[in-house]
Amino acid sequence: MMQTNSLDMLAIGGAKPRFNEPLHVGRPNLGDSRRLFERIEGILERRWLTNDGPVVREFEQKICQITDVKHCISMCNATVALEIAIRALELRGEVIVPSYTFIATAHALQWQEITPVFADIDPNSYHIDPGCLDRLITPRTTGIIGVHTWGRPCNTQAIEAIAKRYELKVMYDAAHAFGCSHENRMIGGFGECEILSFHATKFLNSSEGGAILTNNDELADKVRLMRNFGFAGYDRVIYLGTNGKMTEICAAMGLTSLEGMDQQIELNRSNYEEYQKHLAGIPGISLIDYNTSDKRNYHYIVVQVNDSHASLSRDELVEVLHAENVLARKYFWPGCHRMQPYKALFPNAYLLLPNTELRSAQVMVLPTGQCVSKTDIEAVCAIINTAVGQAHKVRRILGNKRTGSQR
Ligand code: T4K
Repeated sequence: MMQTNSLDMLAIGGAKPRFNEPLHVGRPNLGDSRRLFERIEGILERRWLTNDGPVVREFEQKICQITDVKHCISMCNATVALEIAIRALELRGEVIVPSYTFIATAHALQWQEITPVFADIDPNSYHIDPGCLDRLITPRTTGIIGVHTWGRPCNTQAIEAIAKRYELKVMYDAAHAFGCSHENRMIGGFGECEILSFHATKFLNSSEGGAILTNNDELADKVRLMRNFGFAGYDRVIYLGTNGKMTEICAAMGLTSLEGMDQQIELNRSNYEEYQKHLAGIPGISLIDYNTSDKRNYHYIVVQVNDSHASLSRDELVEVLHAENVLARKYFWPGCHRMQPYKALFPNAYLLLPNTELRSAQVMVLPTGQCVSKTDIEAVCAIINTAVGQAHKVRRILGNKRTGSQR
């Protein structure tokens, strides 16, 4: 491993930051720009910019082929896709979701005055713990939203068995999971429907974008209508709807990204393996693993910091990394239940969410993708190695910084 073993070589010890420019988590991965410009020229020539244009249709078709799902209804983003799917499924009252997710999963419910009931996660999988579902179900419960966090599929079988018993609808937030499979079936076809995100920071990006995937014809028709204000033809509105449409330019970006999908997975996988190699053996630092018998997109480098073995907390390590211009992120901290409006609505929710509390304080996500080289990865790992190797001194420096005293 690259040597950064003296504390004086760390920025918190007074050295120049290791990176001159910020190394972000979530830098967009881009496809071939010439292909994108060609597509954009075609869009301009046709003067068809949005509302179910030919590029959107081609994008939807390709997503259907890859996921082996009957319908892909593209959307302007995954948050609106979640909102539309929730409404189309007629969820109301209370819906169970993990608190360990991006805030959009909960907001999509609360936005429609449906109460998100936060379920705890299994501390090993980071997914909704099916064992806690029974006690969260009340006469007002209408559904469960599982989240395939980090592209690793949640326990669909157990969730769906419980849902069946209580006659609840199940849908999945698959924002992280495009290109991933579960027991040899592509993510996209589980539950009543699944939601993808094509946000700039996602594995496959259309700059902004999302989609509802479903094998249910009736649901597909309904969400198509809802995406376009409920219009069923000129001057004929037959449903409540909103504007959830993906633009042609976003679809062009998505199609261009799709052409580079296999190479992107390969790059992500090799970056992941590079991190695995350099983080191995650092006390208290573990990288989440990806099951190699199923397809994974390896888009997230998720590190769990065990304070009692590393002698540094996740927050302290993030502070060390930020000083070096490595902008590690604390996804998903502090958990939806500790953000507004849920914090005010359910101030005691944390009592039922011990694993969410634990893991959200331990996890950090590191940079990967096209903008991160193998040398960068080695350097990031060397910083972590040095910090953990000199944990007590690091802790003292950070403590002094906080209180304003000298080393
Ligand atoms: N469900 C789940 C489980 C999700 O994770 C998400 C989104 C959703 C639903 C909703 O999907 P969308 O409605 O967004 O389609 C980000 C993303 O905004 C969000 O899409 C994502 N999850 C979440 C995990 O992360 P922020 O606030 O951290 O993003 P932002 O914009 O600060 O970007 C992160 C970093 O990426 C920046 O510091 C720099 C870099 N970046 C970002 C953008 C947008 C770039 O280099 N270029 C860019 O264009 O939430």
